[in-house]
Amino acid sequence: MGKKNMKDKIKIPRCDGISDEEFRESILPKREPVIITGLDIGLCKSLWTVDYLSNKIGDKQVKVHVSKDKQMDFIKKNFIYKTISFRSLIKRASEREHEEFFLDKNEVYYLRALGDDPRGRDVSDFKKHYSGISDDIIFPAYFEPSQYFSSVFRIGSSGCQLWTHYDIMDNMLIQVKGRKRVVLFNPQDTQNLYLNGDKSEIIDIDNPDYEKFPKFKNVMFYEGFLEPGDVIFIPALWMHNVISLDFGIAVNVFWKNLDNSFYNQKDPYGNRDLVPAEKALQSLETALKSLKELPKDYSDFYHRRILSRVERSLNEL
Ligand SMILES: O=C(O)CCC(=O)C(=O)O
Repeated sequence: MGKKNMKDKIKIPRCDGISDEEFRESILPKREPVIITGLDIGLCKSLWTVDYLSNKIGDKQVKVHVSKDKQMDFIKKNFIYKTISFRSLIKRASEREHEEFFLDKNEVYYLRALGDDPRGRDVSDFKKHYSGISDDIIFPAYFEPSQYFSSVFRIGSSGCQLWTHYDIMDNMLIQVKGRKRVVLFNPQDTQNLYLNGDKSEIIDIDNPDYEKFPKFKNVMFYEGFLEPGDVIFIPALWMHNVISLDFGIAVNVFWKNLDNSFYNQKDPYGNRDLVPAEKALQSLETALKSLKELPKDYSDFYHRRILSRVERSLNEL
């Protein structure tokens, strides 16, 4: 009992060809994930082969994650960043064993495309930064153009697993090539996910260390499998963990679902907490630092007082 294969799971629903109206009226207000099948995502599904992409955008330089470990860990940083040509990236990401490598002949690669600013301050915009192939893909038109924030080209080796994290915007992830397993966690499970910033400390979600992370036993997995051409709606704040079952190519689009004033205007990734939340978290850090000045038994008491105050506020929501 309590083993990974005994874990309760909810299957993320798969819905065929949802119209714009249906999405806005019946899916968006529920704030729950849905896999949408049968959408016209453009010619990318057939065009985007390794050869085609090499010919079109092969010379572009991209900054990629390279790791010996398929389970990438952003907190412990078990990967390095390397800048290579797009041609090398897709060649290496699509093969199991490499003649040329940085760390190991079986290393894995992951691209999360950035803007053109080398310091990473530019918002990622697929249609602008990959203009040579921008007409190949059609983004679902479920949101108003004014809600658009960014679109991110994502390429990963087979087996590559991306750490569990949340984003603060609604997300449509368009899976173009390869299959993926996605596991999502309801925002109401946040206390059981051992967050460190916007990421969970639990890397191996299927074989977690329950002694270290006992509350993870209470977490419900929302699980889905993406096939090429599928689009998954990941609502803001739903933590997600993604495993590429094959060499994969995807583009995801972030959309603002709240008034613009909530978002930090200097956030190129779309993962800075909302302005009032960031302020609250900073105040909490100051409060916790202040408690460090107390003897341990007093500090313990005031930590608990703060917890009960937070619990009361949560119950009042
Ligand atoms: O599919 C992937 O590679 C990761 C997707 C993801 O984390 C996202 O869209 O926020």
